[in-house]
Amino acid sequence: MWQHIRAQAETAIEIADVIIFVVDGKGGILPDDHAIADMLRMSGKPVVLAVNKLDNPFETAYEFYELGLGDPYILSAEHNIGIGDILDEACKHMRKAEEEGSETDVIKIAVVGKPNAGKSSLVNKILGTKRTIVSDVAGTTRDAIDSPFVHNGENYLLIDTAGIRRKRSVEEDVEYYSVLRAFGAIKRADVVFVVVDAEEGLTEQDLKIVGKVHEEGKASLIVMNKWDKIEKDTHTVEKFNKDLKEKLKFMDYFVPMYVSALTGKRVDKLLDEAKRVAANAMRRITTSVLNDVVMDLVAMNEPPTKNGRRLKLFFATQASVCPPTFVVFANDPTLMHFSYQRYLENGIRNAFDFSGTPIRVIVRDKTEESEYNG
Ligand SMILES: Nc1nc2c(ncn2[C@@H]2O[C@H](COP(=O)(O)OP(=O)(O)OP(=O)(O)O)[C@@H](O)[C@H]2O)c(=O)[nH]1
Ligand SMILES: [Mg+2]
Repeated sequence: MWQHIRAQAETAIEIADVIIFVVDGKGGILPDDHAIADMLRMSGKPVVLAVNKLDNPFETAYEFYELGLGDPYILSAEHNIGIGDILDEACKHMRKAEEEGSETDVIKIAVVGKPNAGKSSLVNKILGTKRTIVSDVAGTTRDAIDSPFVHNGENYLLIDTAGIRRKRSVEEDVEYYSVLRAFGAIKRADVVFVVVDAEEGLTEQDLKIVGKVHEEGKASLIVMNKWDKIEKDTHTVEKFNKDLKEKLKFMDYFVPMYVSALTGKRVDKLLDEAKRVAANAMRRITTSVLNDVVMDLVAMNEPPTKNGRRLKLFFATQASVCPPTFVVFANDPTLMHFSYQRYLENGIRNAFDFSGTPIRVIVRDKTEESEYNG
């Protein structure tokens, strides 16, 4: 049991930015607390030590300095004491999204998908070695496995993950933590390969995974694997594309790749495509060019009105990348209609190459403009 708990804690530590270590202030320091403190110190992650069950204002937590994790924070979860201070301390250690994207020049690729879709086979084929275990028993890969390598002078990191199952079957399962890791890998990645068993086509379950990747704002490739198993004629790709287009309406920017991890067919194209969509996700549009595009869109199709008032758009700027996020300043953001927002998004997409990456359009009150220019 201890081993099992330890494995879960290690997973949580690995995917966390900040760790809140909760100890029992009533019981004093326990031997296990020392073991956990050692593990946390080795992780190098920021730790906030929360000494719980100190319900009485005269109680102290000095004893817990002994754990070597810095200042102990007094907490009474039951009586809502000390939670604000602990959150403030935790927030101090959180990275800004921007810093995260620019920390290295490595293209990080998470390989996700249903169990047995061929993720590990694909990773092996790309790496040209047999580093991860392949088998036809669904659920072979338990951990996320990082493989760094160089391709055409570019640094890549491939993250193989465990197959993602339907939630219901997972919740009470030990595999819950490998699914957490897969989600952690998605968060860490610049590009996500969503590996789909082409023979089954894109299923409900795949759709949930793709939806997750989209929501996280990540660039992706839809990797239709096991292409060798498909009987093909001249219309096969077209038919598959059409099916994907219908199912992936919410992400019309998707990029399909038809490959075979078994024969290696078109596997070599994946990295170049990954590089291309990663660059799209990093694309910065200058303010003047963006405003030309947005003002043209406004001129072609007047913004909506509500209760006799018309939405006026004054100025647009790109606030961030990964995903490219555009802020449009308006007289009153509540006048925006989702269909018009979608129109602007499509218009921006048509003007620039953002294939493979989500983009976001946000409407703000024009009085907030200085926040984005300062
Ligand atoms: N025909 C064919 N079989 C494949 C292909 N890719 C993988 N397979 C087979 O599919 C099975 C599962 O492959 P894995 O690579 O272990 O799949 P996985 O997605 O990593 O599975 P989990 O780690 O369990 O989630 C193995 O029997 C592979 O040989 C392919 O392109 N064509
Ligand atoms: Mg695997």
